[in-house]
Amino acid sequence: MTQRAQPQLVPLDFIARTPPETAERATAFADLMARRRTVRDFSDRPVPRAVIADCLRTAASAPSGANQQPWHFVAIGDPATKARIRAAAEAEERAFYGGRAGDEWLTALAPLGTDAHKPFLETAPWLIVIFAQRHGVGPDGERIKHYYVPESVGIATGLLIAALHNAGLATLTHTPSPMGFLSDICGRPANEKPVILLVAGYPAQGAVVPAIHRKPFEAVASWIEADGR
Ligand code: IYR
Repeated sequence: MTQRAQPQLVPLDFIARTPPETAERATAFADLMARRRTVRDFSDRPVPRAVIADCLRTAASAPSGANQQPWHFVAIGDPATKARIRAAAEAEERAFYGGRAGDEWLTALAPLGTDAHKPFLETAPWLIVIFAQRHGVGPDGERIKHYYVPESVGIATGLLIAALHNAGLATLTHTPSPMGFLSDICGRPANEKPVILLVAGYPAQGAVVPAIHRKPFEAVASWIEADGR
């Protein structure tokens, strides 16, 4: 029989809030997050590394499949590395916008006004590359299966974006495709796949964003309640 670890249990550290406090916090957070917008026009105003580190602590607190925490974050503030990333990303984007994307995709992107030009990859103070660990590596180099990797990394990325926005920073979820070049530039091992390049910093003075709309709340949420409402 396989020897399995017994669960070790500790008391839950839970912050008990009153119902009014709960309601107020839920509203306040929804209102804060509703004002998050993806930004493509960044200022070069610096952001302390400690701020990024705290936001990464939030990301790393995410729940994950079998608590394997199958993520790694590389925060890049070095201008020379950012320049390399920009050059490699723009090369992929030129191929993408030059035809690889196909007509349907380019039509879907048209309202965003994006193109292959990615100056923000050098202007913004921080680029955060989010890596997904397709599998883990044990002490003797053995392969450890990871579970729910895309879901876990997606949750961690969501928390990271929320943390950065809550801190007062703007973000862009950028996904140059393919983005294997990020593994080389960041010096990450083959079991890790780069999934998102998150740009973080302050918006440029007078930054504008596309006039887009969120789906109406009724379209994104349904309710099944005992009183038949
Ligand atoms: N990676 C490209 C294209 C792009 C794709 C999607 I889906 C977007 O929501 C936005 C852009 C780029 O960054 O321009």
